[in-house]
Amino acid sequence: MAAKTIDTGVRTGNPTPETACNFQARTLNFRPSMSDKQKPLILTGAKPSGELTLGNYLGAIKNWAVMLDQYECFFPIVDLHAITVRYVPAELRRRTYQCLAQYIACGLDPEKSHIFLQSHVTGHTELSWILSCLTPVGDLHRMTQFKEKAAKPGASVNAGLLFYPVLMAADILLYNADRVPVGEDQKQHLELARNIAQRFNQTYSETFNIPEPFISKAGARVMSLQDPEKKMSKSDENPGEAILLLDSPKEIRKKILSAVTDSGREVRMAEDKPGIGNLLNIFSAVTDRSIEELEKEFAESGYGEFKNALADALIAKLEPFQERYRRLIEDKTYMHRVLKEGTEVAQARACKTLSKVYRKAGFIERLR
Ligand code: ATP
Ligand code: LTN
Repeated sequence: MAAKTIDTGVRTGNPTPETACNFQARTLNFRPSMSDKQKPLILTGAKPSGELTLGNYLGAIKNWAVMLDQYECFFPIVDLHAITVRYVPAELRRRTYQCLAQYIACGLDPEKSHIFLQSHVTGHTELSWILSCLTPVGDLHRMTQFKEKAAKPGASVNAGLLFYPVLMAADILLYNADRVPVGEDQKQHLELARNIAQRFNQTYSETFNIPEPFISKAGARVMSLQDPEKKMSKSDENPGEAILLLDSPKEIRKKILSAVTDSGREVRMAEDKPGIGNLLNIFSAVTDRSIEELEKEFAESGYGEFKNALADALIAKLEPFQERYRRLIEDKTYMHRVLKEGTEVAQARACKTLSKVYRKAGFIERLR
């Protein structure tokens, strides 16, 4: 498998973490191609807080993969966001590699995008501090994700969980992203990021783009298989709630067959049929067929036949992905190279923005 540009010399061991923000050297190293300069910039990420789910794929990654030619794409794996809930360090490390291999296996081509770890680029946390000083705490308390995570039994309601959306705003503004493709659950966080950017621009002077959300209709909100009122989430406790991208065919079929459905046996989209509606949405997003077409095809079938057909479609869809994943996860050298190259580009951008922000906020320029 070829690396993105040059051999960076990373062979084994852990990727070299970026330490300080060497503005000059970094900026000189960065040479965007002409075509990249003219493209709008998108940035989006996922947390390595668990194994990626079908919700992550259909609501997010699938849509990112078709944007590579049209946009300059930054795909951080937002590992700093993953520690706002209780976690095991060794698990985080393993899941971060898994997430990277899954990004690439899902079609995020590192030759056409910048994939990196949030924790490898200095600037995310620094900018988030500055932005936090412009963010009313009341706004953070109103965030649905905070309220849901804080209400989970045994949750540690730490300051990081509350400030989570400010770090997300920093991720986006650090690169002056034009668009942010996310699932519907992130709409509120994006609205907050836009407000924070506007507040910075008004307080100091015009600095940040106001990023636009980019929410694809198909798969925008994949719901839990056991509770269709709740989104499918990778940190769900009950394994039956979510299809994981790495689930075996047997597991996939079992989860789909035991997904909660509604009374009756008609396969159609209706307000009082959230369970079947969710499965229809999944079927449609996986096969790129319309809901109407599926309703027609399964008009005479019961839930069992419909669910088995959905399981077949999912297994067929995930098989080539899993095959690519298995090859990638074995190749740490390649993964390190992808991260190193992604970090170099990201760090150069981040330093540029951060030095501008520091200047505008009244800090004395760093002495060399
Ligand atoms: P956690 O459960 O740990 O909060 P998550 O899977 O909800 O994790 P991320 O990994 O940070 O969240 O999400 C990555 C992307 O996947 C985001 O753009 C998010 O909007 C999208 N996403 C997550 N869950 C769903 C879902 N059920 N339906 C559609 N999109 C989703
Ligand atoms: N908060 C998001 C993950 C996330 C993100 C970002 C998404 C962190 N930083 C920047 C888009 C852009 C989530 O929970 N899915």
